[in-house]
Amino acid sequence: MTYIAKPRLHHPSLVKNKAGYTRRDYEGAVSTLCAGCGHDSISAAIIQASYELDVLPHQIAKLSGIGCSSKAPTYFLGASHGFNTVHGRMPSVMTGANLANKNLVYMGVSGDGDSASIGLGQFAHIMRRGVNMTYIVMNNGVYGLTKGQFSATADKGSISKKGVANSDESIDLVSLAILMGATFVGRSFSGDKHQLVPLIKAAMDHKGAAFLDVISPCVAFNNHPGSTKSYDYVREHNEALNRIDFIESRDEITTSYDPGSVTTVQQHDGSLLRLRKLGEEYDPSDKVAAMKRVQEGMQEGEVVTGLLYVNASPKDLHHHLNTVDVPLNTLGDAELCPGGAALDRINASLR
Ligand SMILES: Cc1ncc(C[n+]2csc(CCOP(=O)(O)OP(=O)(O)O)c2C)c(N)n1
Ligand code: SF4
Ligand SMILES: [Mg+2]
Repeated sequence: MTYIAKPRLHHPSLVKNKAGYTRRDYEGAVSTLCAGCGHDSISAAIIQASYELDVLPHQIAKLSGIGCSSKAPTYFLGASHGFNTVHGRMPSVMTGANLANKNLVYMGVSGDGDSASIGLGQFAHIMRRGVNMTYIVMNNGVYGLTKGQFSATADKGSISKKGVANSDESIDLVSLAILMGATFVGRSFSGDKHQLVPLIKAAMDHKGAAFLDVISPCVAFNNHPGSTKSYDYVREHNEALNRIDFIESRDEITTSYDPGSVTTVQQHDGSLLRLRKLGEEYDPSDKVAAMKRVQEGMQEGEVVTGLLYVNASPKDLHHHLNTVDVPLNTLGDAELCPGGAALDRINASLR
């Protein structure tokens, strides 16, 4: 058995959100991942974010590839649409699904092997096309499911469990996503839910290609001294540039901040991203500065986290293709078939 279902019964006093659902309604099956795996913490953050956003579970579509990370969608959003694709091919399936029905909330879940090795081409193209989605990579620097080989995001010099140093340069998916045209890019850590949950909420609300690289230690194969994706290493080298508070357009603004300590980014739908600066000045709307800061962090061995880049007026794939307002899968023969007379005219024009 690859999953264990949870009992459907809820305690009657569980608090419901504005959509009428409890947090339990956003859960999935009992996880079969290793105890302590970072992926389970990210699943919990996705459940919390979806519950707090009051999204109707049946309006979410979660898609993944192959890997422990790509198994994770079984353990959250059990009442949502799910599609477990082939290794590295989630982006093309999600692009197709989004084209067919743009009214769903799309969540892509992948691993560093799934997205940075076999799926690297697909990763680049889904960012470039601006598919309206939240794309989360649960990044542990190894192929966890196939027993811990270095993945393409493993840092050069990082030491394997057997003591061998990685000799290859790493691929930084954050830099790649910004370069390829993603309009919301952040990085976080599975062990920091206070940073991660608001980032996921803001990414889900963003109307364009949103990418989150979440460092997610693999306790079975990559959590030892010398690994740069271990819990200890990430805690010691985490350089958070900002803390985000996501405020939906309908929510009352209740928190106040000292002037100068907050940057406010208003998105097109009226929602607000309030960024509490931590230390240095950092402007996440400056794409070139974001690329520079991320690269500088890599040179210093820092794990730069927070909202790294955002375009508050994103354009998505449907805008680029100028599709009709209603989802394409709702069009019937009457809208799709031009009729015999129109076909005769087209044929005549080609003679
Ligand atoms: C086409 C294909 N090639 C190779 C594999 C073997 N395989 C399964 S999972 C995986 C890597 C998973 O790594 P990652 O995406 O980082 O997920 P993790 O298990 O670390 O969460 C590989 C190479 C496969 N299933 N299909
Ligand atoms: S092998 Fe690693 S990535 Fe896979 S479930 Fe275990 S800890 Fe998580
Ligand atoms: Mg991995």
